[in-house]
Amino acid sequence: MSLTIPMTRTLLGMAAGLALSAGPLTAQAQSDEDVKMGFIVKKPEQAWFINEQEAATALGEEKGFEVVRLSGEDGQEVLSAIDNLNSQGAEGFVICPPDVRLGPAIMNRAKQYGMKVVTVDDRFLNSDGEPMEDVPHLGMSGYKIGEQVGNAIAEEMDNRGWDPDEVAALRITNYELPTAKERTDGATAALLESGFKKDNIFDAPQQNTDTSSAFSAASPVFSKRGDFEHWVIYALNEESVLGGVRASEQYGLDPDQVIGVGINGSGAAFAEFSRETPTGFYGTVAVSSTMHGRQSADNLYQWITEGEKPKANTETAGKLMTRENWEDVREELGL
Ligand code: FCA
Repeated sequence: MSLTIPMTRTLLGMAAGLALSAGPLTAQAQSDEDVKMGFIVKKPEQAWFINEQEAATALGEEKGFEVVRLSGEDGQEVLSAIDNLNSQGAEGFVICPPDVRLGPAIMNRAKQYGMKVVTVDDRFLNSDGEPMEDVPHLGMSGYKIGEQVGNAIAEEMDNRGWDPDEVAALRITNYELPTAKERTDGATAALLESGFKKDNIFDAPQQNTDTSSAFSAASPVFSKRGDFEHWVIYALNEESVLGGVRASEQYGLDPDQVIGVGINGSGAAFAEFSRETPTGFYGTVAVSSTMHGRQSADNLYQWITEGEKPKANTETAGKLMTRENWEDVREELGL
């Protein structure tokens, strides 16, 4: 598939060229190679997003299109990135937006330039707070992956012989971002299902989706709840769970008193699993950022070159990665 598509276009171009003259043939062949797209991410320094952009670039090299990697950490930066792409002749972009409510503004700018847009990871919301169905999206199946987190925690609590009545949960939340809410809701549901006590779940609302915002949100919760000896920690991603784990260490909890389970399976988790001694970061549900980067770029490429609009929503699945199996899972997911 990956090789046949550019070929098909070239053949179509040749057919068109033969029917007319030699001129259009050259022009067509050139424009095939000139497809350029942007890949804009909200957190360019995070391993998840670095990997997505690299995977998209690698696919471009295989298929013969160019990916311009850009950072969009706020609305202004995203709009400038779109202007920049337009001046470079890009025909569209993949984006993980810094704020999902920027969807309408981003689409306005893209439409001015006739650019095609697909979202990855975080889906645009319209002014009513509903997903923008007309913008094709690829992202995690948030609730199901959240359930995997909750089940992994429950199983490890069981392995350690913890009494569920005496365990507290640090739930690091970000309710501004729908995929984040789905993930923590899924984890909560699975935990409750396993017999976890609802009253023992304490919220730490974070301002962002990174380690430092999670650390700041988590610290006061540990201080207020010094009565618990055993803690579980979950959030929308592993970067945030790591913030919670670092806060637990600062508060004075030992690794065997903490079970943190994240989501992503990126460099942040690999670094943690590579430490000589285990920490409270027990595991993470790994999803292939390589696949997210490749697939979203490929969807956009097909749309630009073949006029095939990608489907409205593609949901991806995950696999639990721990200190024991992380290298195997990493390989399996092509990370
Ligand atoms: C969100 C999170 C990222 C990653 C991605 C799939 O954008 O912030 O860490 O989990 O979804």
